[in-house]
Amino acid sequence: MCRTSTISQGFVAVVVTSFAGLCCPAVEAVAQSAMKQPRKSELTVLTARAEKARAAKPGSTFKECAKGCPEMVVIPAGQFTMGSPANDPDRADSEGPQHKVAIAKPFAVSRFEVTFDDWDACTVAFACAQVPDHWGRGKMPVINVSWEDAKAYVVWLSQVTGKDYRLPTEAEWEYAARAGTTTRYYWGDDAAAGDANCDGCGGDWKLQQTSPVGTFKPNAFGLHDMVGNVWEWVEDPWHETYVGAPTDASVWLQDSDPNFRMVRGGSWRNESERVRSASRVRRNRLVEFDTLGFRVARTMAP
Ligand SMILES: [Ca+2]
Repeated sequence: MCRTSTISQGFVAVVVTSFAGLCCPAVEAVAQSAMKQPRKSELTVLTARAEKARAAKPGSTFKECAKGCPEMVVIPAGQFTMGSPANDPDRADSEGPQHKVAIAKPFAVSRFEVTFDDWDACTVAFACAQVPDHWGRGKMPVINVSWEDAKAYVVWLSQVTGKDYRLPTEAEWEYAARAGTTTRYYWGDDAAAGDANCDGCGGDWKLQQTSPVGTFKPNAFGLHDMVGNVWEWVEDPWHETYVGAPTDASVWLQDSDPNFRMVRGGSWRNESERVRSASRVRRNRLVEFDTLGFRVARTMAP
């Protein structure tokens, strides 16, 4: 079944029909020819020298185009223990065995979940499908996006900037979420002591919907909403446990069903055990929910 989106830009109206982000070839050709990319004057792509300087300074930020490019934060190289310990009362078998993972060099992660502003810039360029909101657009996190949709966005972002934008690997995501912590949440072991958009995470949850990105406090890496607000797609396919998992934070492709991908971090709808840093859930790569969004990562040269 094809998914249809009507995109209007000035007096031009184009119907893009796609199969969950995989465009039908004939229509894709029309859409590609009509792509509206940012003007050169709107691009602020890092030079090689600037990129090297940013990579050497964890916590530094950059944004490589005015519309549609998320603000990125440089995450330091390092190592961490992935998964949850046996004494975590909410632990699932899929969160073990705990294992050391080393990140050899700095990389970048978007400060916020991808917003509707970001997404709609991709839609205007005919590279992403239109997706419905429930609670407004702008700085609200994009929702109702499948894993294939998320992949279409990072492909577009890479084409616009000429840089390697992608989804984070599952290990990169957990490293970024923990930000040096070993507790259940980046603020400690008690969910209620936190400040995030989930049921039981403290904060102003009474809205019971998504919140504008950055409403709640960041973790120690300066990343907002790593837990709660919307679940975040990562690159890796689902694995039942971490037996045989890579230890270098690379994508784990072996012995998996590529139709099922991982989402991390929990959402506004979830109770606190689901938003622990170690919590992981499998989802079919084609599903779209109002609890599902994503953030992007970027490889830093050299
Ligand atoms: Ca989130």
